[in-house]
Amino acid sequence: MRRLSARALARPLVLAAAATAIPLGSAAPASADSVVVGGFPVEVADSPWTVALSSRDRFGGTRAGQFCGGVAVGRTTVLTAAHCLGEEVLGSPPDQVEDLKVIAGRTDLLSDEGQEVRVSAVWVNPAHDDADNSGDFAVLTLSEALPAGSVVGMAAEGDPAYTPDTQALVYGWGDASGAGDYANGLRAARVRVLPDASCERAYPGSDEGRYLASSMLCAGEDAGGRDACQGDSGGPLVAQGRLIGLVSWGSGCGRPGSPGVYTRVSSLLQTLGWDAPTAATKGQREGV
Ligand code: 4AZ
Repeated sequence: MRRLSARALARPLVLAAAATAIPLGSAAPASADSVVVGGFPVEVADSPWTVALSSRDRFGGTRAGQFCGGVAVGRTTVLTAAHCLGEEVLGSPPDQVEDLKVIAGRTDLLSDEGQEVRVSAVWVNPAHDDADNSGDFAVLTLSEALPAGSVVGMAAEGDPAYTPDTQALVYGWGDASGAGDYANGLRAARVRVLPDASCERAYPGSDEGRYLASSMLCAGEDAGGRDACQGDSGGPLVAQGRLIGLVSWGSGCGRPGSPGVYTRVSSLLQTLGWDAPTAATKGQREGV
């Protein structure tokens, strides 16, 4: 539910959990929201490009201030969702959030492993459309480089990783049940890239958003049960070892017929002019 999603995270997590108990007024049965989103625990060492976005000032220190996911695509460059950095979530423009950080190398948010790196610049896609959810991506520049090897490659247009039925993994510290059970440990769920026609059928356009094949992809399982959820936004969807999506939106979590919707990475590469990088811009992005 987009309206309860990142917006809910702008409130203390305990309130976000209470909010999910409110009947959602959707066509799906209310019980579907309690379907477990079907993830399993993973070690961040196995997907070191998966990072957490944090602001303890805004979200409290219990889970290291985690409020969204992100993905390292360069040693000083992290992609996340534009809606994670909206004023409704952060309470102020992102460049005024003094303690905005990326946490890398930490499986368990209750531990102090890995590193916390300050965000030195934030670029939010100015074309992000809150009504249909298109263009939901942002680029964070880090003040220090992440370790070599903690970067994932991005799948360009035409990459076979986008082919419907491809198995993919989505990673995050978000809600593990659809009922406000925010995970302390990193989890992943196995989902299938769905054909655009199925995504369009699922989301022909409502006040939650509209599926646009040019800039989105959707993934899930016919039976539901495996999905991203609140708090996973901005995090990676990876297939065949390459980044294909960023967690963006969907109706509820793990509901049959309501797959998760992701920002299509091939489309953001085109918008950013990263699809045919020159040696110079490629070097900048990789922090080399
Ligand atoms: C969110 O608001 C959110 N089930 C992320 C993913 C999905 C729904 C909501 C997809 O962060």
